[in-house]
Amino acid sequence: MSYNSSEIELKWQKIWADSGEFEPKDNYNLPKKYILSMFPYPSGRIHMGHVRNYSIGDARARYFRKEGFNVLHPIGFDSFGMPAENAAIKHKVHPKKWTYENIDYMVKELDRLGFSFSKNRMLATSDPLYTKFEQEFFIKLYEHGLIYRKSAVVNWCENDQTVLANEQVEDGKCWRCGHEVVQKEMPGYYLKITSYAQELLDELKGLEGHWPQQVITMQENWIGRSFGLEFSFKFDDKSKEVLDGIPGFSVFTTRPDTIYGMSYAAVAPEHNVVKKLLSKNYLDEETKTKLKNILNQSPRERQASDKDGVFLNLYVIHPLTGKKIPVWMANFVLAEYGGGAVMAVPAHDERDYEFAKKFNLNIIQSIVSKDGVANLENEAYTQPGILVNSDEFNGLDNEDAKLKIIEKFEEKKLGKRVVNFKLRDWGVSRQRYWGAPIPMIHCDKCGLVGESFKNLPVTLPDDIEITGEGNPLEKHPTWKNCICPKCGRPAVRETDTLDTFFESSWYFARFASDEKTWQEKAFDEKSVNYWMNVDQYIGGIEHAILHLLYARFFQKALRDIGYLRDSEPFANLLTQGMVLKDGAKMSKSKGNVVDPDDIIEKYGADTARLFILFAAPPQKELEWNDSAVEGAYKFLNRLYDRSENVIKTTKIPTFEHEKLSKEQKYARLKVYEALKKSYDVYKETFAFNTLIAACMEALNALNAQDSKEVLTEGYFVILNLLEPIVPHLANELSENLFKRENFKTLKMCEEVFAKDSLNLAITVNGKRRGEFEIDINASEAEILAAAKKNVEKWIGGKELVKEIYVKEKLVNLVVK
Ligand code: ANZ
Ligand code: ZN
Repeated sequence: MSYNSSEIELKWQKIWADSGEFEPKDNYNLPKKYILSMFPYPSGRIHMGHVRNYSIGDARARYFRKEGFNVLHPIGFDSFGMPAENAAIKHKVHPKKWTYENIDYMVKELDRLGFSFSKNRMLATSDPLYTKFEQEFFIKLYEHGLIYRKSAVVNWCENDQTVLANEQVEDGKCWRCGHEVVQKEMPGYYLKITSYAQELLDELKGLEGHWPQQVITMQENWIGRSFGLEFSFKFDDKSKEVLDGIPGFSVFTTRPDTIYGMSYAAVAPEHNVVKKLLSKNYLDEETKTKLKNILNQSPRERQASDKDGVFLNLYVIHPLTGKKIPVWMANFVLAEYGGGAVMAVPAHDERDYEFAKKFNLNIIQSIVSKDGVANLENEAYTQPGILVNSDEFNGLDNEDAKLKIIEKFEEKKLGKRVVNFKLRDWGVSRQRYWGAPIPMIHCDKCGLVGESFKNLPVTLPDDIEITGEGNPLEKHPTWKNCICPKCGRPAVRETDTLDTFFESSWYFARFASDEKTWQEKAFDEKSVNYWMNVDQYIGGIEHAILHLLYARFFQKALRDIGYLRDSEPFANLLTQGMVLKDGAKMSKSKGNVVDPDDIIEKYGADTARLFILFAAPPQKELEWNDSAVEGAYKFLNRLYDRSENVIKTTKIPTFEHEKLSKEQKYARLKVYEALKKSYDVYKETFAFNTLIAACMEALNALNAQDSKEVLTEGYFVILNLLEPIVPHLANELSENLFKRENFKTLKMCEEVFAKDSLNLAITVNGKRRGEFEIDINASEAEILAAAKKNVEKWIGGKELVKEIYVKEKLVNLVVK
């Protein structure tokens, strides 16, 4: 017979829904825990990755509630974005309808899993109320200069008439229509994340030990701080003439120590020097074709292709030696970094080396290793070393030379030390329908103006036609017509919508705000300051850079315009591993998906939760295993069956531990070992798998002894420990046996760990000669006597000059 999981689970789900017991309390004097799992995209169904994510968070939330904390554990939906528009194209269903129907269904699925979410704070980011405050931030950030509009190069599909994200370009073609993607310069709105580069980097230090090191490292690399020298090349006279007087161009190098090894300079294909040459019709057809091909590649594709470029028939002057240096256009030079040009040192830089080899350019060595060798036959020498061919700097260690050479540039006013970041401003304009409208207005007279706050939210029109071509808002007959809030004349609305990462950058702070204030303001100061920051954030590693970096930035930007207090949103982060089946990530295309609904129907939600927390530590990948699911179900049945022998009581039995039998003592030891483990697991390590294993062992040991009282005590402890993991069954059993109210923080029972014997080592003249076990109550004389007997063959016949007992450790004997 197996227990009736669905009856028990539905019963408790109803009790929880009716009681509202998972809502956070307004008492801000209580100690708090804010537990947040990354909110889902409403794709239609909950998948196993979600089950894992929310099972981890829920176990934490339920545990801290039991411990007496005021817990905030909210849920919502990241509900703007492209899949809704794709569904509209494919199934002719309105994106709004598709989205909200999916949300309804997924809420039911989450309920059926028994997660203890604070439902009063549920939201979807496509809700007009959410949009309203998002647009308010947008306008304020714009007014503070943290959002600006500029023209920049983006991926553009001519056929679909829309911008594509880098991820939507496959082999240079549009992922949807297959049309060739071109790089096009277009206006758009940008968030000034670069203003926060140093702070974003510095504050990663404080997250060490609280965030996975991998995520911290990825963010450090993405922000990409580097220190070096910036200087300007001057063109020789002839080149200057060709370029209508452009005097030169600026470069950035992290290796000023290699400056005497420079043999050419290179500019990006987008560089204004190239543009000038083009406009003067100075480039031949072959060069123009080459240029066009490179320009059509994304920066990523260029990095992946072979080095390529052309000599531009221009020369600059080496700033220290005065020599003429040829200038090339090269595909490996990025337009948007370090001035879009480089001083090339093929002897000491891999990319410069490859390029020089291909085009037969000079390779000038300026650094050798400490023992004088550096073979440049097959590759660049990129190790540390000593300067050669470098005039007054010869013989210097290259690290020292970096600073010395920067100083020389600064003295002669030729250049200066700078810090550069890889991080680029965040472009948030999308030419799509299902997103938050950017609340800006183009007025012929006033220019770009923010919509007035009283008109927010600017909502999407429902009557649109979604074909996948062009921006439906742009094509709408009337939507974009509006009144300029400044001068009152007819004006035109911005038709771009926001990148959906904008929404996920502040939802956690909205959750922290008392929902009773949601209508009036973005954030209620008192409640947000109480709940923020998030004590534990849980989600996938795939967000390491995008969401987790944007959110950190957004928090700081909202702080600086007066909305929030804290600088960092997430105090602790856990990145959970993927759920795999047959070694591959579960996905529709691979056909290896296990639907949580099926598992619930067959075994119940508790089994699904137990399996998913038992199968692997949360940080690791989890391989789906049908027989292990079966095993989890069997364990819950065993737990259920054992309850028959448990005494129904609200007074948990106590014991004189000493007087129990060996089996009883062992069972109690196992029970309290599990309790001890639970402290670490729930507060620190998340190693639920070890806790569950400890509970299983304890249940076995309880089965192997014969006292109903010992069983009752142990059972009570185990139910408590498992309640955050299998809440339905645990609450059901606890109600039947212990009247649920008794279900409180547990007391540790230290005496079960007391040993009844000691294990002592024996040394003779400092050498370890044996060890023995003796009753814990033995006297010192008894211990010494036993020790001497034990090592008789080492002391036999010799004079014993010293005997020392080091308490609970060893006996030390000295003989002559
Ligand atoms: C000369 C040199 C010699 C360099 C050498 C390196 C090694 P990070 O650390 O990424 O900041 N660089 C500068 N601007 C560039 C651009 N727009 N596109 C491509 N490369 C660029 O790297 C800075 C180094 O990357 C700079 O130092 C420059 O090459 C190159 F032995 O200058 B280096
Ligand atoms: Zn106006």
